[in-house]
Amino acid sequence: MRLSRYFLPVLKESPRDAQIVSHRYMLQAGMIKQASAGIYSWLPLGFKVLRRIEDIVHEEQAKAGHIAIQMPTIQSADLWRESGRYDAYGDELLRITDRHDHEMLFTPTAEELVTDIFRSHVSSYKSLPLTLYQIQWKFRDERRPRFGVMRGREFYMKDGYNFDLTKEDALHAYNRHLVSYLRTYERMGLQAIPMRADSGPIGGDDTHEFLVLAETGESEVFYDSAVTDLTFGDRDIDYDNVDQCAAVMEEFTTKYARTDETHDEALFNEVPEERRKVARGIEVGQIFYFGTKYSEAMGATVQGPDGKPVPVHMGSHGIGVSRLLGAIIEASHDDNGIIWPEGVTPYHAGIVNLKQGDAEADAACEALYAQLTNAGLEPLYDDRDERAGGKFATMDMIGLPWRITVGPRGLKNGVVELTSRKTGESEEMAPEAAVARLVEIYKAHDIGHG
Ligand code: P5A
Repeated sequence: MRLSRYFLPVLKESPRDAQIVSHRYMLQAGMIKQASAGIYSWLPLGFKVLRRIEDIVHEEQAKAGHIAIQMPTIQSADLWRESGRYDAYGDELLRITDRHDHEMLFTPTAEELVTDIFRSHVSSYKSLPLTLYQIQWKFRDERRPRFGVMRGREFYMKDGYNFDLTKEDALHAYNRHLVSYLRTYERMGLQAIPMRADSGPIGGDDTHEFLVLAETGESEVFYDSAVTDLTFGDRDIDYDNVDQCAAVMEEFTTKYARTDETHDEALFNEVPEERRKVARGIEVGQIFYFGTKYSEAMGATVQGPDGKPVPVHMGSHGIGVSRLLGAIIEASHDDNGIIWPEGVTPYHAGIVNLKQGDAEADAACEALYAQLTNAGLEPLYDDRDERAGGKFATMDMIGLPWRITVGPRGLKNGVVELTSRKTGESEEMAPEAAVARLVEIYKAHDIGHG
């Protein structure tokens, strides 16, 4: 993309009404624009990161064997009456009446609708296990929408639902989701720690939230610092292997890590004192096992091996896709702006032309642009007729992990400058070497085809 042809409304002034850094930078970098309280338009740069995150979620869901569907945002109240949640959900549920006086609602989650799909089409245990998921807009009429996309009223969520014959099978689905989520967050450059939590209006006994530690997080958390040493890395996991998934589950959830809702002071005190941490975190996902709560209420049964009908065991699993942008920025920024992890960056490298209009500099930038593009990477070329300082400030604010700076002086010696946004370190090298370095870096993230 050439910046001269892009739509990147970067703000000169820091927005005053934004209380946390991720909200401020998202507005300043021209990623989002508030439409009304807790409701945002996604401008090109923000939309691009949203799609990168969404792509990672889809890829990891596919690896776990989960199947993508798309359900409507507007649903019938009747379905929600069957489960008893139409009244129970309270003021967060946005209720809508259509022209025929039918009561409808804007989906805050979709346990009812997916259970209705299941009961209409699945009748035998032989069709199990089955996990259906979607990535779809949700609406919750939050009392205090705040911090931009962090606590929106409209927000983008991955919501998945497993259907299993037995509790044991459903617990495997729970463990499989935990493993898959660990991988998903790590690909986004995040450490998200599973913590024992409360199930709220979704219901059920077993539930873990995934929390990214951050001072600005809305949840208070209590944990054994040993949990922060755990990383999933590039282990090979067979998602159908019950023991393997259970082992990861045990490894990541045995040490003390709880939100304030489930915190137990006596248990916490058994953790060695120097490892006892009280901090704040951002909830970027949650997994639930709720057994037959919805299947019994809504008649979602299958014929078991003995021919008798049994209600299916279910769970649901959510990732806060739009909230993740805020969480990633909270975890990765400096005073000059965002620092995108390579896995989610909107563009893989910025090209800054120090002397637009100089035949040699222009040609060198065009060549770099073509080479990076041919290698399957997406560069953002600042080809505007602007001062170098302004170009650098924009690149720093929007946070591309790598910048190639091209100027007549360097070109005389056959070099350009490759700069890391994270460390600020620059290295001079031939343009081809800079391209080769970037191809190598992104190969480690399965990005590009160099
Ligand atoms: C699981 C999927 C559910 O709704 N039903 C379907 C279950 N879980 S949840 O924990 O309530 O939400 C899942 C994730 O969505 C994000 N989230 C939000 N993001 C932005 N603004 C909000 N107001 C908001 N509410 C929830 C969180 O990341 C949460 O973990």
